[in-house]
Amino acid sequence: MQLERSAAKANAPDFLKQIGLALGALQAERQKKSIAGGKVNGGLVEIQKLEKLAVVSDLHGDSKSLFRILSELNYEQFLSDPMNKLVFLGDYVDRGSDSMGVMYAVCHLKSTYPDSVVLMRGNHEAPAEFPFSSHNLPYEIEERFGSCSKEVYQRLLSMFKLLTLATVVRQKLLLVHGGLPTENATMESLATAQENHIRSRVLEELLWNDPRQIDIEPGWEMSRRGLGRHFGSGVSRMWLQRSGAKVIVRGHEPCQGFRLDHDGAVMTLFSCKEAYPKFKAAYLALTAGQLDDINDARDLSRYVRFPELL
Ligand SMILES: [Mn+2]
Repeated sequence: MQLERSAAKANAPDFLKQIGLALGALQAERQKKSIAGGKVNGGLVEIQKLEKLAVVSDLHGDSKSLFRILSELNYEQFLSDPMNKLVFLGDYVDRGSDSMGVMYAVCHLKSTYPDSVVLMRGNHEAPAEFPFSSHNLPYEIEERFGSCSKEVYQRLLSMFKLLTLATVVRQKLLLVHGGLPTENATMESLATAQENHIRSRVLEELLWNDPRQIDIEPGWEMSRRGLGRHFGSGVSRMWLQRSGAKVIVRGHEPCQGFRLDHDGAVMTLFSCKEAYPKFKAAYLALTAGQLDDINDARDLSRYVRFPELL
């Protein structure tokens, strides 16, 4: 695949250019407040009209899984129709061996097909104020680019601020990286979570939360991750009602491709293998017609695909 070769041989100026183009596309859709078939409100994207949908979850520097999935999707044809949507759930970097290859590819996809690609933010793309571990991205950049590495990293950090925080697809799916905020918050607070991240917990919870069985009030408990919380099914139900969606789709936890929680309200999806050899990679691919028949995560699980990794 040409994209795979370009990602492998890109030098620091190529990278800076590619990140800049993606940043420009992200800025443009926020200013325009629209994407083909939908609306863009800060960090919140709402897609009403579409033809086909594909969702790719955590990649964690596993470019092999990414390129395999792109090839199975026949991505150039898929993305050339602005009504087809490819949504990434974030966590592009760290843990695996080729964070830069993954970043180069997703930036290229966003700048080449801005109306077809939604790049969401994971906790590994969090603001510098959040101390999270296993962040090997800066070292990988330094190894690859030496003296230019600081500039590349800073440019990436400024692009991360513009990544999408929550996506609603056709009153069916609510997509986030980690989970939903446990305290009373509005849809609008999801849109402005980056700007308010110092005084509000919303960004932290979107990026770090995990669904768990919690039956007692207030429906959440502390997370062992040190950031974010565990949220119970009451929180899921509240956000499904608030967004009008039927299923929450999120990544953030390795699993056997996918996992269901909260009685079919939540699907966890995971798309990489390299750093998690005991788990499976998967992605979602379905048409708008199939999406319209979905009422819970069990229905949605029919459209989980497992890439054939070599
Ligand atoms: Mn994560």
